[in-house]
This record gives sequence, structure tokens and C-alpha cells, in this order.
Amino acid sequence: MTPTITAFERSPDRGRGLARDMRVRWALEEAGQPYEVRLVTFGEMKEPAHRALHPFGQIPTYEDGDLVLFESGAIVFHIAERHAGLLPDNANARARALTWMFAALSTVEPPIVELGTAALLERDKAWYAERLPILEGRVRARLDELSSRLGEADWLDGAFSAGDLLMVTVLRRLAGTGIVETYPNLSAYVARGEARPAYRRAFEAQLAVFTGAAPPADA
Ligand code: GTB
Repeated sequence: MTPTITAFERSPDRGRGLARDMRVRWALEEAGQPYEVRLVTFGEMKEPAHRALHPFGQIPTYEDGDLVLFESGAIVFHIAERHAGLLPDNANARARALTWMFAALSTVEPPIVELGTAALLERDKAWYAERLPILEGRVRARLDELSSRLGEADWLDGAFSAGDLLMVTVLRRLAGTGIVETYPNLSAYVARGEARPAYRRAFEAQLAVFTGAAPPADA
């Protein structure tokens, strides 16, 4: 059965691949799993029909037969468990890859989201100029640690895994801030992820939604 995911009908990032359907699309492409996309408006996401799939009225969702999932991390894990290439076979290496998945979503992503939310919604507040360096400092603290751990390695723990896939998508959310660029090894890490053919296919497919172009034939 071909799974169906949901994505923004019109993503606020104008197709830069920053919304969380991107990580699901990328995982599906790495897995070689064809998929359908149902585009939803902001209004439709809050309707009962969509809330039946996603209690918080968000994207992405994932439907495959009777199975309905939400939360991008859980969806990526589900895909990774069922297809080769996103999780190692060795039990300990698999557990470590899972650890990096959680680290991306629960340790590195939250300060990045805080920074992005402030820039988007709090720019006009009197305290914004004072708060911004605090938020940036929290992001940099995490990136200092991540950069130290990655060192000169290509990926976080041996071969590319779902942990790298999530971490790269999380770091990409800093696009435009100039922060990742101050860490040459993290910058190269993100570029390595973006250079993967599966990433390119996923990126082009989500961009095509924004530009109205026909999606790539193999997306
Ligand atoms: N924890 C959930 C997950 O990982 O799946 C979070 C899902 C989530 O935040 N979804 C967002 C959403 O549906 C889209 S990705 N928002 C609408 C709403 O809550 O009403 C967040 C996002 C949106 C837009 C950009 N952008 O334009 O750059 C980047 C990220």
C-alpha cells in the first residue's frame, strides 16, 4: 500500500524545505518508498477530519492502511524500522541511532524553535532586542556541544542514519541566521545531508508544491 502524508498547501517557508513534512519525505525517499501527499490549508488542519488524524491539528501525518501516525519523529522511526538504510542492523548501533533521533528532537530542536518563534512572533516586543542574544546563546551552547561531538566525522555515529536525517533537518531550521555557518564542521555536515540524492528528490517535491511545477518523475 502507498502511504499518504500531509503537508502545507502553501508553506510559509516558500518551499525551502523547513516544514516538518520535509523530514518524512526525505525518509521515504531514502527508503525507496513511493508516497502520496495530501495538501492541507491552515483552516483544514483545524477541522475535525484532520484532527482525527492529528490531535494537535498540524502537519505532517502519515496514513498507511489502518495505521495513522503523527509526530515527524515517530513517522521517521516507523519508516526506518521497516526499510533498510536508515537504522543499523547491530542492536547497540541501532539504539545509538535512536538516541541521536531523540537528541535531535528533544535536545537540539527546542532552542532552535524558541529562537525561530521569537523572530517570527515577538519581533515587535519591547524586550525582543534583549531576549534575542539569550536565545541565540542557548542555540550556540547546543551547537558547540554537537560540533565537538561530530568533530571531523561525516555522520554522528558511523554510517548515515535516521539520527543524522533528523539532526540535519533540525539544523536547517537555522537557515538565514548565519549561526550554523560559524561551525565549519556542522555546515559541512548539513551540506552532506543536502547532497544526498534522496534529500534532493524530497526537496524538489516539496518545492514543486510551492512553485506549482510538476513534481520530479521519480518523487
Ligand atoms: N512535534 C510535531 C512534529 O514533529 O511533527 C510538530 C509539528 C508541527 O509543528 N507542525 C507545523 C504545523 O502544522 C508545521 S512544521 N503548524 C501549523 C499549526 O500548528 O497550526 C513547523 C514549521 C512551519 C513553518 C516553517 N517555515 O515556514 O519555515 C517551518 C517549520
